[in-house]
Amino acid sequence: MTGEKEVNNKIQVATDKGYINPKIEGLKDINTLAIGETLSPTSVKNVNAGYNYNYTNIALSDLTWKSSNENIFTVDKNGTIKAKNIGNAVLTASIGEYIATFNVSVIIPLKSIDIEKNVTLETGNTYQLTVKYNPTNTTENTNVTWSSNDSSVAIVNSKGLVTAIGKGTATITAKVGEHTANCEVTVKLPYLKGDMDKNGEITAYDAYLVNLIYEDGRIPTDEELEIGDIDGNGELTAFDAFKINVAYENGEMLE
Ligand SMILES: [Ca+2]
Ligand SMILES: [Ca+2]
Repeated sequence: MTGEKEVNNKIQVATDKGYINPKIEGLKDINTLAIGETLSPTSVKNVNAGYNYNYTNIALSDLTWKSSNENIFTVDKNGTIKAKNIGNAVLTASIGEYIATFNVSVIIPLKSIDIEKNVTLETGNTYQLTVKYNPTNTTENTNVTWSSNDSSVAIVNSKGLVTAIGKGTATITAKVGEHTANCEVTVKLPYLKGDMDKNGEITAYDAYLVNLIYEDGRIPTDEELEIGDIDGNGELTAFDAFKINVAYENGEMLE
């Protein structure tokens, strides 16, 4: 940060009973504003214990307010600052030889972030998530921290690359500053020819399901046909069930 000075928000004022240290309220050591935003100090209060008289009643307009760079921010006679351009500058409030200083940082704040809402993957597959920043030209830190709420389903690396681990649903969270965005990742088992009930293995039950469709004369759905039509003749028949059963008995994976 440029233009930084030692911060001291107390002003010292000499009175006939010694020095008092009124404090300017409503401003921080570092005041962060968006372009166009204004900020006003609220009051000047004496913070010395045991002092309580007229000199403590200093108005904001009794102070002399200055901006170290009016391209960054301006200040009026009551200490109200207005952010003009991105950058850092110093606000001073003085009375006599005593000066209080405050740092002012003008930024483009990050309002929100967004990532893909839903992603469906098969186990072993990866997907690169992308953060969108609102606004895109924010001057705030855009570093992302990624996390998964269920690493048995999906994991995510420090660059937002998701890897599907096991069947289920996991929430992947991107965090930038105070902003977060979530993606629901649904992980399915990989497509397996002949696995009619999609439980990840070929069993006699898959053959039974093919036979059931065949014997009912029901038109199989496109998905059923794709999975169960082992001989590729465009229909589910007892022969497909037979081949599934053979695969099951031999411990084969049908591709
Ligand atoms: Ca099965
Ligand atoms: Ca067939």
